[in-house]
Amino acid sequence: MKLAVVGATGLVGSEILEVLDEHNFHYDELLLVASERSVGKQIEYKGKKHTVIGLADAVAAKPHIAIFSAGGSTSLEWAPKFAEAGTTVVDNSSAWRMDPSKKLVVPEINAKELSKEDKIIANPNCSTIQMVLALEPLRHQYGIKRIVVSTYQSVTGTGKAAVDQMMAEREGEANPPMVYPHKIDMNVLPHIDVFQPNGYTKEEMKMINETKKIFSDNSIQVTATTVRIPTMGGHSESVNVEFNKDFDLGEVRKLLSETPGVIVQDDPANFVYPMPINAHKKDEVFVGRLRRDESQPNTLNMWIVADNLRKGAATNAVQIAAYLVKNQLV
Ligand code: 2RA
Repeated sequence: MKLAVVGATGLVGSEILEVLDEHNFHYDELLLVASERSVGKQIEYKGKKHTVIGLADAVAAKPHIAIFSAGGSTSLEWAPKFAEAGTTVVDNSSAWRMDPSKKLVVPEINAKELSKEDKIIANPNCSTIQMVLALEPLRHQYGIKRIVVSTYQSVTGTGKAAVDQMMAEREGEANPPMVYPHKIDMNVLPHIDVFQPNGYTKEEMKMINETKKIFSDNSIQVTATTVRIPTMGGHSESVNVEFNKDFDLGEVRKLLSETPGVIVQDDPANFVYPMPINAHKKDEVFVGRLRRDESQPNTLNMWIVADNLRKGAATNAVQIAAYLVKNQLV
């Protein structure tokens, strides 16, 4: 089993390496791959020094699986070359997500759809993954009519440079490097990714379109407002979901607490609810503030938090890779 991690030097890349280790992912050979800038760099991993190699060398090495976290344009150019060489690509970028010929996979929901023929598999957007995972058991039980989601997203979702901007502002540096169009520390930006002609941002449209694709249901109505906040550790989401039929709050709690990968933290009397500070470095999705929307029937309010670099990116990708190996699809 030859495994490549493409984009190994980035924030998500290093999280992938951590998750592979924590999950005891078996491989015989590990290739750490990055852009020309990082080729030749030494990375110490699990007590061994690895030399970073370039994309062309990685394709020539014909790994069984390549987990990509190198951005959309690298993925558009290189994922097909890996696929052509027989490698199965698990891609973290948005490049292939809405391509009708590619599967968009959250393993707990739809890994069963994967086959040996899937050579490029898309990992959904971080804010979508945590929401759909928490909604999945409720969708089965009650059917979903409409979702209204507002997000509170960590700067780690933008990458290392954004973390640097926030920390530099916090430390009072005179000219902090600007990744966002505005100050992020002590601020909130109702703006993630680029604005679209319809007034939504690309991040909002990802949540809308990816949810329908993962659930294979275009009839579900979704609307989203995505917001960047000066935090690290995870993305938080306020989700208002209208079901096709009425629900019992006790049953909702039970269903969620029985869902693999989901942890219910819902004890407001003792100030217990999900927070990014607690989700940091955890693979699970945390759900709380479960309550009826009293303004209309069949509608639930919930608060969903997960480490966007974990279940929102690295963990989900590693779980897809593990599923492929376990089911002999590579
Ligand atoms: C963000 N969703 O948080 C992005 C990362 N993929 O900006």
